[in-house]
Parts: sequence; structure tokens; C-alpha cells
Amino acid sequence: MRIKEINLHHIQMKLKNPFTNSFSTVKDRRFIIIEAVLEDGLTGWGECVAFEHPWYTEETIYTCAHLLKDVLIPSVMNKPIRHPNDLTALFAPVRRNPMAKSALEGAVWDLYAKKNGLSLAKALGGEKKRIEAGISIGLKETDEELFSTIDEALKQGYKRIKLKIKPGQDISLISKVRTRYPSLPIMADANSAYTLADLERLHALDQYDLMMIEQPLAYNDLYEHALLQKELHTKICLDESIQSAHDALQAIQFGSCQVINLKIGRVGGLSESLKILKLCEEAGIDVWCGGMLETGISRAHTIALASMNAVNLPGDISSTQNYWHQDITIPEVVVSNGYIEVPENPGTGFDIDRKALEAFTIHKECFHA
Ligand code: OSB
Ligand code: MG
Repeated sequence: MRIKEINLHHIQMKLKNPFTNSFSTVKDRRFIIIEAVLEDGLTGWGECVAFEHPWYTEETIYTCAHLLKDVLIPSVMNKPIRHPNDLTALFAPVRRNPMAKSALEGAVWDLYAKKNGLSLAKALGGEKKRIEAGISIGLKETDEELFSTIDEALKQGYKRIKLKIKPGQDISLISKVRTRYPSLPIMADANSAYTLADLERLHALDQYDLMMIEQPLAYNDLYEHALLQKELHTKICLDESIQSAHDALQAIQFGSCQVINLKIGRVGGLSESLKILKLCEEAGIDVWCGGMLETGISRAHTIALASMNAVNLPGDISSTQNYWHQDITIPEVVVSNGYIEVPENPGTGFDIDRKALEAFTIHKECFHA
């Protein structure tokens, strides 16, 4: 394949409900949607999931725009590409910037699958026909609001719920939820809100039978997570700390975690995600696929990845209606009895709603070979 044209659709979408975590409240989402076109007109789609502010990882939608326009697009345009893994070599001169790389790589994987008449899931090696859906619930102002959100999620059949926590909104919050839902699979995500000085608080969380605690400590500290894991019965899951297969390998070797939240954008793409899955399978580390409050395009890629057998826990992959009044893909992502069907048609299996895409577009940039 040779890519002859790339269009960047800079879009803005309003979340149905603001999403609050330990550091920020996300209300509006900016995305860069990547449309990559071959000579024969075949089109692949990718999505850049970085936020406007670098609170989660260091990239922003603006650093990604720069990387894409000035570095990554020129490096792939009109180059012979036999397999998406070829991008690893084309991107090798570029340090980090995983979300920028992943956005473009996602479009190439979609193209590759379509060109070969395969679903993206099949192209990756995924075998599951349906995947288990979990839901991530943000911090709420009141207990009533939290309980009603959980009740609604359970009505829709979600297999597990993830709650956001931070110092002061943790022990009593988890304790109340555990009392109300004695057998519910619950996990907690701190988004790096704690330090080792909070050891007592973290110990207190050990008694609520949490499936895991996600990213309790600093985004860049594998060593302290290893110390903490020795102290806790609850499994540690790493999110922000894992930005590559190399990070995953080090975390495994240090004993920094027993679970990994795998996000395609955060680790630089699907090819790197497959490497991480292999490492986890070999080491007996649990894996599930996380989310970035993203559009249907990026979720479609995640659904394909989650169809791999090595992904052995329900992810943060919820229905379109959990996030958006109107999405940019057709059909909607539907959760039925806690499962999402893995599409079998070529590529991601989701089509672009061009009208909706245009309605959300702030500006568009076109690049040609
Ligand atoms: O920490 O997993 C996280 C959303 C934005 C940024 C980071 C995280 C999250 C979520 C929600 O927890 C994931 C989703 O439902 O898309
Ligand atoms: Mg997280």
C-alpha cells in the first residue's frame, strides 16, 4: 500500500456528562480524526485521543497536531507499506509521542485489514466473538448521584465498575459502595493521586475486596509501585506508567503491578499493544483495555484489540450512549447483557457518519503525496 492523501479533521464534541477524576473534570473533548487514503480510494480511519491539557500524560492534542503534520505524516506519505508493523521502522527516529504515532498507525491498521478483506480483530489475531464491557464512573458530588449511576450501569449489565478515587474521597466512598453492593466486582482508579506517605490510607482500601487499584502512585515511578505492591494484598494495575512495551517489561520485572490497563493511544499503537499482550501472557499478568472518553473510531480499534484472548478482564469499553448524544461512527456501540459484539466486516467494522463528522469539525487540513 502507498498512502496518497491524509486528511486531519480537528473536531470538538461535548460529553453527555462531565467526567471527574482526581486531577480534572473533562467536559468537552477535542480530537484529531485521521483519514488516510490509498491510490485506489480505499480509506482508513484513526483517532488521536490526547487531551487539551497534559494532566494525564505529557502529550496534548496540540503537540500531536505538530508531530502529525511536521514529522509523522511526511514519514509515511507515499512510502511502500506492506504491514502496519512497517511503521515501527518509519517512526523509529521519533522519540516517544505515542498518542500522535498511534493515531496515524490506527488508520494504517484499518487500511491493512480492509485491503486484505479482514476484520481488524482477525487481522490482529483476535478470536472472541464478543467482549465483556465494564464501565468507568467519575467522581460525583453526592452519594445519591453515584449510587444512581451505578444502578443504571448494573441495569445495562456491565460486568464490573471502576470508580475514581483520591485522598479524602476514597475509604468512605468505597466502603459505602461495598456495603450497598456486597458482591459487585469493583475496582478503583486513583490517576496518580497518592504517594507512599499515604500508605495507611492505601492499606485501609485492602479490606474491600477490590479487583485492583489502578495507578495509585506517580505516573513515572515503577520503583515505588513495586514497593507498594509488596505492602498491599490488592493487585496494582498500571495505566499512566506504561507507555511502551519496554515500560511493561520493566514493570513486570520490578514487580510494579499484577495487571495492566492497555490503551492503544497511550502505548503508541496496535503493534506495540500486541507486544505488550505477549509479554503479559508470558508473565501471567492480567490485561484489560482502557478508554480515553473517545469517539467510536478509537473505541472500534479497542474492541478489536479486546477480542484477543490475552485480554482476560472486562475493560473500560462502554456504549456510545454512555458518552455521546451523537457519535461520528455508525452503528452505535451497543452493550447488551454486558457484552459488545465484535464486528466481522472488513476493517474496524464501523462506518464514518460524514455528516456528524462535519458538524463537529473546527478545521480540516489536507496533505497529498
Ligand atoms: O484513567 O482510565 C483512566 C478517562 C480519561 C483519562 C483517563 C482515564 C479515563 C477513564 C474513562 O477512566 C475511560 C473511558 O470510559 O473511556
Ligand atoms: Mg486510569
